[in-house]
Amino acid sequence: MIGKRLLLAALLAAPLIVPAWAQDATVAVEQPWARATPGAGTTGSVYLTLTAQGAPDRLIGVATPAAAMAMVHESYVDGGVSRMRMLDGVALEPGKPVTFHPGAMHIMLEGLKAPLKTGASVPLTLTFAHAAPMTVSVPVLKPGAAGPDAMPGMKMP
Ligand SMILES: [Cu+2]
Repeated sequence: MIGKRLLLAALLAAPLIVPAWAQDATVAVEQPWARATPGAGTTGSVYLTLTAQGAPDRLIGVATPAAAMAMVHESYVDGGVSRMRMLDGVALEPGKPVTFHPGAMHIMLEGLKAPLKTGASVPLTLTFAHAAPMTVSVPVLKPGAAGPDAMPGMKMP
């Protein structure tokens, strides 16, 4: 009798746990920004901070109507030469912010349909393994900008 009751409880609980977990998956997207592209350049970069909330997640795709192609790149130095490689995803641990910034991970835009102009913004859609896809507006900062917070007397977290 007790065994049957436990089994029933397990059956009732199981379908509740899985979808709830998937629905609760969210990723905070903070401080997206891009650098203005000089002249007729057709390549741009977007930076942002991603933080999974509550459960691990994974960034698995990026897209924008502003460019023919968007992908996650990682910059690294090989024998004194700066290179980039494409990443097929970025693991996101709950509560641990992952920040994309110049010289490290970035979202590469290739085949820009128009130059990125200071003060404009571009939409960027992020796809995750668990969280629902999210579209953010990415403000374009001036050429050579180091980031939205890169001011003298930078505030500490
Ligand atoms: Cu790149």
